[in-house]
Amino acid sequence: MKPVSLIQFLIEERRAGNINAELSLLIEVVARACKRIGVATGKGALGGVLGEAGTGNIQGEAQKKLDVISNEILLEANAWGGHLAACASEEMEDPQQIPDGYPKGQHLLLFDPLDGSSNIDVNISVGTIFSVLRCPDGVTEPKAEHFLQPGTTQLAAGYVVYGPSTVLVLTFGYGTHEFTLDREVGSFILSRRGIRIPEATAEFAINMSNQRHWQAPMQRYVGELLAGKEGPRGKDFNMRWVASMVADVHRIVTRGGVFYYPLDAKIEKQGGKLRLMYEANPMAFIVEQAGGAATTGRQRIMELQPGGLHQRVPVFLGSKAEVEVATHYHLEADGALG
Ligand code: AFP
Repeated sequence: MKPVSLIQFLIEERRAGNINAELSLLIEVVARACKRIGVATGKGALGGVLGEAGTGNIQGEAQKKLDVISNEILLEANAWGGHLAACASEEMEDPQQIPDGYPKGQHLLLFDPLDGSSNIDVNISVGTIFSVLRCPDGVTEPKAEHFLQPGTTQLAAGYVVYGPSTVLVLTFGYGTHEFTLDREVGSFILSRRGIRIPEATAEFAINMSNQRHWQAPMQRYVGELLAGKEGPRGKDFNMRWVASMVADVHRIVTRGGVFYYPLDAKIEKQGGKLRLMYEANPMAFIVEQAGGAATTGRQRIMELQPGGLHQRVPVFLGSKAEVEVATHYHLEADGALG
């Protein structure tokens, strides 16, 4: 079969009425920026891009040089296309406006420019995550409050994983699709259409070093997975943890599995570890569109009403049947099942 490029796929989606010309352009621009980020990460020690930038982001976390470079690449690429009203980044406190005199569009773009950046220096996969919302009608200078829309209103979400190959996974709410970068030609080529995550799995991803801090239902659930064939689940489970959400989610999107970043005593005050707007919502959209599930352990992630641009939430996502078991244990412990 003839290879389908991202551009051809976007034309097909426009013809099907799934997206408009502006959203198509937005995705093209983001994909092009991600190719540049891929080139920058790929240079490694030779590009002088490794190590700390010597600055902190809004979350108070040390920024890597590549966090800063990736953020700038995405901001610069999206400033002039006329497809955006504003963008917001995990690395910046406030939304970035489109400079005066540049054409503006109808969309809001949110991104985590380089997720898993603590893995860069050791040459482990990292990635970019993004989410697209519609700018409310009549708003010309979008503020943080205009971005605070539930995940169910996302028009598009995607991630790019910079690994052994560079892969873009994308949804517009009509299935989840994967594109692999042909590095010789410089184009993203459709490699999987209509991805399906198997409902059941025997593989889970969690940072086990936090076990002693978890809440009781999480202790019970993971305890049962670890008990394997001899335990109540009656089967052995395997475990993986890359500590790059994009890489962990990509494994799930490829061969199934579940990913958990639950609430624990250390992070209880901040509400969780992962960011709702830049990580949880886009990944939830991608996973649900592939037949999986995504909850906070108590509620569907995409139905949360965001309270802040940098809000953090617990994340349970992946193979539906397994996410349901873990969520059920939490609701049961809360006495919320009636
Ligand atoms: P960084 O971008 O600061 O490396 O954070 C990545 C991340 O938010 C997410 O990608 C991982 O799933 C998670 O952190 C890993 O966190 P732990 O180090 O707590 O396991």
